[in-house]
Amino acid sequence: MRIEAFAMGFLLLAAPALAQTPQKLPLPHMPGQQSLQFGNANIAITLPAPESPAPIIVTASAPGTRPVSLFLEHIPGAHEFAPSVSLVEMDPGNSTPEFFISRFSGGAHCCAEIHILDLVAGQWRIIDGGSWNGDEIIPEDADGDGEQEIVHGDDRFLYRYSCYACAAPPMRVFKLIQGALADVTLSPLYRPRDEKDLPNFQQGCANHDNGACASYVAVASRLGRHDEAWHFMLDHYDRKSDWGLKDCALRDDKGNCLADIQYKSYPDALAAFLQQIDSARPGMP
Ligand SMILES: [Ca+2]
Ligand SMILES: [Ca+2]
Repeated sequence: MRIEAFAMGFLLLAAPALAQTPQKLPLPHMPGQQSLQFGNANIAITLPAPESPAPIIVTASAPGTRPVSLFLEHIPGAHEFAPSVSLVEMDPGNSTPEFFISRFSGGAHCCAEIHILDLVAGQWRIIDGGSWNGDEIIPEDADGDGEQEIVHGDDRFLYRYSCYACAAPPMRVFKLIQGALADVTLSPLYRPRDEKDLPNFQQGCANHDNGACASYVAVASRLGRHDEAWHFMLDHYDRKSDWGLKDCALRDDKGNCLADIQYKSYPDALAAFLQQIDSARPGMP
């Protein structure tokens, strides 16, 4: 009996931890609606008929608040991807869970489009989380505080100095703070992850992959080891590659470049790029 009581206690203690991982919610059959209740928060997901021009609707509500609805485009007859809707806990500033919607736009390498339904100061808000490389984003608890963060490769590094599949980009961490996604990558909480990634980037750089050298210098710099990494990069970068030596300082509305930049060397280009991304913090993806 004593053993059973102990086991029961353990299960009760373990139960809250389950809420700390995102829970993917089932979608209704098309066409249809499904409503799910989690604590004091409710989510209703409506999928239109395939041939209908009506949008996909995701509505969050809670007692005493005005519901909010996210409308996602649905093109009749087109091949499109269903959204993935997850119950998450990203915002400690309320007593409700949040709803995380990730939808693949299609295309070779792009993009997971993110929205978060979050109750901020008693009002439901739709947070436009932007577009991320890959087909789906699922938040995770990166620092063990019970709230989930978005941990993702820094898309600004992709294709910058080497091919897409070559170098892995450094990670970036975003926290949901008062209805906005804030870049918290530089927090000491995430140093262990950077320290774990660093040898891989250094190895790639030793193999003359300029993309890996960029990741190596960026991560080493935020670990306080910039000079050492910069010298290593100077000894190992691929001098023959001209990938990433052209940039643009200013573009018009249509994306045409109004001011070309031509760097003399990879180290010049890398120094400018690292300065650029540093001054962009905190930022959105
Ligand atoms: Ca919450
Ligand atoms: Ca966390």
